Amino acid sequence: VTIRDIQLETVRQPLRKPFKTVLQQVEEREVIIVSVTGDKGHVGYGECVAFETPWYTEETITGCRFVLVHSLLPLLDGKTISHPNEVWELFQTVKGNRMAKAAVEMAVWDLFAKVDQQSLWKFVGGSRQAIPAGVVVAADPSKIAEQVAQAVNSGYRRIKIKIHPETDRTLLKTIVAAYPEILFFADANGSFQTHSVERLKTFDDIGFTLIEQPFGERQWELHAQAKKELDTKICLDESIASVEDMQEMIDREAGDIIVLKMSRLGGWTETLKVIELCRTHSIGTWVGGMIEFGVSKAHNLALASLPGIIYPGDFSASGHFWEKDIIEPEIIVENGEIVLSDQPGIGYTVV
Ligand code: OSB
Ligand code: MG
Repeated sequence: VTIRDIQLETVRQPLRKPFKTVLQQVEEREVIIVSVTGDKGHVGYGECVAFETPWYTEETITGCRFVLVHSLLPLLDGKTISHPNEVWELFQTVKGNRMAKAAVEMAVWDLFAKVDQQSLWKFVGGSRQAIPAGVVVAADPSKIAEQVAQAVNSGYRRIKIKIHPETDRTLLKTIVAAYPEILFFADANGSFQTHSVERLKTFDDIGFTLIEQPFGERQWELHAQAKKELDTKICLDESIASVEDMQEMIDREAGDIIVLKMSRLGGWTETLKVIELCRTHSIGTWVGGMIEFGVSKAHNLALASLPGIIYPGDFSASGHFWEKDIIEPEIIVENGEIVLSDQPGIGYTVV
């Protein structure tokens, strides 16, 4: 396929309700939609999900726009490629900037699936058409119980709650005990780094299936100690930004499970390598969210279709964050699941 045209489009929307973590409160979201046109007129879409400021990862949406325009797009425009995994190679002269790279690379995967007249999930070797949904409760303590109840009523069977060392453990215990049929995850976003494994242990008997990223990105030793001393499984999110990070976690036995974030890893090609490593070393995987719009979500749903993605991911309905999503039809949750489209590529129309 020869790349004939690449376009960037900025999308900006307020969230329906604030997303509050120990690191940041997000009230509005800006992303860049990348569209790549091939020589037969097919159009593939990717979404750049860096945040406005570097509170979660180093990249910013403004920095990504700069790198896309000045460094990445010129490397791809007009090129003829035979497989989407050549894009990572093509971008080798640009250091880092994985979220910017991922947005373009994802668009090329979508394009190739469309040229093949296949759904993206089948194109990448997916095997499940119904993906278990999952939602994140990131709210003030006074609103956690109410938002969990709403999530259960909306059919979600996996709920992730944002925690930090001061979160009321009695409250969490009551909530988790009230819904024995629900799978509860906890996400600490590194907030225990100012405390200790001892403090983390006080969250061990709440009933969480896993605790996500208790310590800092590079605090492998603390994570390894936590893995040894807690019954609750330790899951790394921010720590895993490359294949090398994945190898480091395995070598140091620093966790049981990881969150796959295709944007942070630089796209499909790197993500598939990480999955392969996880499979070899019996590390559990699931697909994380970035408060994203439908294009990124569609790619992530295709990713979650792969065999071996064993835990339910951050997959909420379009209407959870957005008044109106940028894809049609919008993503809906029915009976706790999202059913993948059989349409070519990501399977949704970008509006
Ligand atoms: O730590 O998983 C995280 C959202 C933004 C930044 C970091 C994280 C999150 C989430 C996922 O928790 C929210 C979602 O998109 O469903
Ligand atoms: Mg996380």
